[in-house]
Amino acid sequence: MQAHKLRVDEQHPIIHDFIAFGHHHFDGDLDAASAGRLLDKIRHLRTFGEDLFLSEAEFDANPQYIGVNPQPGRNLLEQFEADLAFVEQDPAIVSAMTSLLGEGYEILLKKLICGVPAGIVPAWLKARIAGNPVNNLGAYIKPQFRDITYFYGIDFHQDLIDYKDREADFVTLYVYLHDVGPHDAPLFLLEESHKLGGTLFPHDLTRDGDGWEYSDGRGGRVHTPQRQLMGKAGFAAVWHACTLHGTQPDAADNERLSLRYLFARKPGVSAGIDQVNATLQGPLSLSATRQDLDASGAARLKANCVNKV
Ligand SMILES: O=C(O)CCC(=O)C(=O)O
Repeated sequence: MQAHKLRVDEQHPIIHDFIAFGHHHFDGDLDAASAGRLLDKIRHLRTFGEDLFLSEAEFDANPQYIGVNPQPGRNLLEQFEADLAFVEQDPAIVSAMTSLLGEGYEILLKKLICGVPAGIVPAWLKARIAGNPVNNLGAYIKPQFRDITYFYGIDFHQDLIDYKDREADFVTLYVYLHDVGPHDAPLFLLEESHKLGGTLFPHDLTRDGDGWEYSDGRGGRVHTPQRQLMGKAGFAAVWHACTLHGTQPDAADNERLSLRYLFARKPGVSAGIDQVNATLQGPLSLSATRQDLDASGAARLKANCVNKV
């Protein structure tokens, strides 16, 4: 029997949205009650206060910038496998991921992200990190709490940034565990920015009307409308590994808690992502993804676009 090839109009809308915009939102969100139950369990385990942080003297005694994110054996979500079914087995997620990444797609990574509220970041730390492009606070968090990734804002970046030499064969799914409004460090996403393929961080962006003029340093240029991802508990959005996104520091009193998944195509499988990637004007992988860090992993430059919005 001849294999049936899907016509464009028969395809899952995620393929169209990825080609046109570089991201896709799930109408109707995921189950808010399940998101709320997971959130309660997390809040029962962890208070998000100043005691998360090392003192300045403790930090200076042995600054460690590498290996401070969740990893196998130190990942808060490992104890919540059953509670994550509302994401991983949600029919809309499964069908979208299967279209995009093919049968047998894999979870490359899953972790909890905390947008740390300004009120709990120690003054000494705020002074040190002001103006840095990437404020992943893991280096300053006590080792026993590094089972979550803590952000105090991050400039526009591609998720390819963490995967030198890997093809953009994976996508990011973000799920808000509670309502996220303008003061809860919502994600900012630059629509159509994926079209230029992989580019070096920090990125060349100039504010332009409702978005940014984005240049790839190779002569390519695109206007990227800026979207703020706000929504209710269970809000879910997925984006391409070359789509620029970032956050401002959390100005609210409360932390923002979100799930971050990376889903990847199984090696050798061809799927919708190949169709998407065939439309990109730039490389699908990079041998160097960033130039903002020194050899120890510390920030070596001050620059930030998303905070200027
Ligand atoms: O949640 C945040 O504040 C930023 C997270 C982000 O952009 C990422 O994990 O790639």
